[in-house]
Amino acid sequence: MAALEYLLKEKEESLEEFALVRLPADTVDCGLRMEELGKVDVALAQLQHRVYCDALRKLGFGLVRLQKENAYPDSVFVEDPAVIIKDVLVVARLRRKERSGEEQLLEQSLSGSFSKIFRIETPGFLEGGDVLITEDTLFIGISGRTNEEGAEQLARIARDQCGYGARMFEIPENQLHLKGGVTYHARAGGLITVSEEYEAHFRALPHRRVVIPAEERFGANCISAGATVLVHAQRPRTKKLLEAEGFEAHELFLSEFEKIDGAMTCLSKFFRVT
Ligand code: CIR
Repeated sequence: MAALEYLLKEKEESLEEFALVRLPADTVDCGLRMEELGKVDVALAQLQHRVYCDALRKLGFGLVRLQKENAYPDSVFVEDPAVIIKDVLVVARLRRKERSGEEQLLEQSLSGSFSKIFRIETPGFLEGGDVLITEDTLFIGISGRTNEEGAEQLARIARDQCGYGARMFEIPENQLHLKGGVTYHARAGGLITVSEEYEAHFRALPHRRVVIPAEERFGANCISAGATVLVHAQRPRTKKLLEAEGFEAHELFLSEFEKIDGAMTCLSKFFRVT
């Protein structure tokens, strides 16, 4: 809350789109992980996060930085505890007890900016990383973290409040969240970057698609603004595909977050101020 008020007072009103981030905890090396990919270097994670924030600013996002929360090693992944659909804030319900409580922290920071606030209720579980939002539809991954009850609750809120449709499908067990493999680029004409594994679910859409090879984990999870795209480093095929699409691709090193299953968009909650 404090951070958001501060930013708005800083006379950044000319900016329309904001990225809310939370500084990585000193305990980020204790983050949850599906497989052992090496020890997280906390200082390097904090440096990579600073570079990420600078890159977002250069893309034109107003940045809202929240303080670190050492009691929550995964709290840097602000994509998960909430979903924002236009002017509606939906407070998620995180499945893992290690993350339970992050929802309230994020709600405290955001609630002053939203007049419409809803919460996912028991027995529903829903994590923001499983929700892809296009101009009029939610795609919700049913995963180890998001169940059908949570997805149905969100779909109802999106329909009643915003007139959005919803599609749900199960994602493979070895994937944490849907958005690790797909991004909707509102600021690039509605382009969808999607990993081969998820492509079939998006094939019928009229949107332009860039299909990313499955072996380039997190390649499809990228952030664009106009002709510039930020892409996970060391994904050469992804970079080439995006350049062929006309983008200027900038690589970001996010190795320390990747070790604990975090992709680029997981580190931000994007919202508009109108
Ligand atoms: C977790 O397991 O919850 C974190 N280590 C990673 C969360 C990544 N978030 C996301 O994909 N949206």
